[in-house]
Amino acid sequence: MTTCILLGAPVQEGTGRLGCDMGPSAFRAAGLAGALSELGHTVLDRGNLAPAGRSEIRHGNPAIKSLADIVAWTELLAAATYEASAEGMPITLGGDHSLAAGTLSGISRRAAELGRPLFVLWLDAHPDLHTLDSTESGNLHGVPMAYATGQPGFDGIFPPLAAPLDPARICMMGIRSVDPAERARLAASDIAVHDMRAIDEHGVAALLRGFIAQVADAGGLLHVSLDVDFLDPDIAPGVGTTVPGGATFREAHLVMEMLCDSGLVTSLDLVELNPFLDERGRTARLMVDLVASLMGRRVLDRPTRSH
Ligand code: B3U
Ligand code: MN
Ligand code: MN
Repeated sequence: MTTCILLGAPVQEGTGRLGCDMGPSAFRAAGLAGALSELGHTVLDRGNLAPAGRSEIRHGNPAIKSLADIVAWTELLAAATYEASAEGMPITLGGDHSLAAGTLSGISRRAAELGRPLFVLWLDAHPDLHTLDSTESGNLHGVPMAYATGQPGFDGIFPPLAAPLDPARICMMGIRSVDPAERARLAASDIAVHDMRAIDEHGVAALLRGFIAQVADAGGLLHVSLDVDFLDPDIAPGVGTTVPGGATFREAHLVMEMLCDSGLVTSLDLVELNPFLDERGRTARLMVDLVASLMGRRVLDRPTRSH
């Protein structure tokens, strides 16, 4: 059984819309802690984090919004997830996806200290691979992957990474909204990108199986970053950027069930839930159910058979 450490990160300055700051509360109201403890896990809810003083940080790209806030959150979450990962499995409750700059920084530091390779499964409609120079919206939830993989332009602004992620250890699934600068960066990188077309053609199981085998063979740690907009907006309306054609209810649960069987997941981000845009808690409840699938809820108490 796992010790799950809940870290509330009510950051919304990385998005263009307000409401994500209510995400941690909505996860709690939807019964996240109860679902985990019912499965036999220990739950330590550390409450919500709050970054201290923030002096302005200037950058040459005038589009950028709330840079000092996001840098402060990155520092805070890097420390919090690093510490929590010594005790158990950090589950960071967002908050927008800019928080992954902090969680990936903290977890990669832990992995480097343990001498274990860190793998990342990025479940999202977007690759979030903008640099500070390339972002046009200026919303910093679009940059965490570029920061964590050591793309240029973050030095001296964001905290230095103990260990940048190896792109060959990143798998993205559900991708269906990519800006030109991100497209060029993906084309030049070793990141495995499974867009929705790949999911339609091959199914999530075949695609995920390969990645899980790669993590297992390398004896790696596996961080999962789950953006609500990975899911189709018809089943998950509580998110700021709805992109049609996302993962279905069963595709999402199957991903979680296969990850559970793998026993490899060591940390998790739950991001971009916007309770203000949700319908009576529906998206929050679905996210909690997905976490339950990841952490052991199953239909039958015996292995799934293929024949
Ligand atoms: N790539 C766009 C849109 C976006 C990224 N992440 C979300 N939306 N949720 C941008 O603004 O960088
Ligand atoms: Mn995202
Ligand atoms: Mn997204």
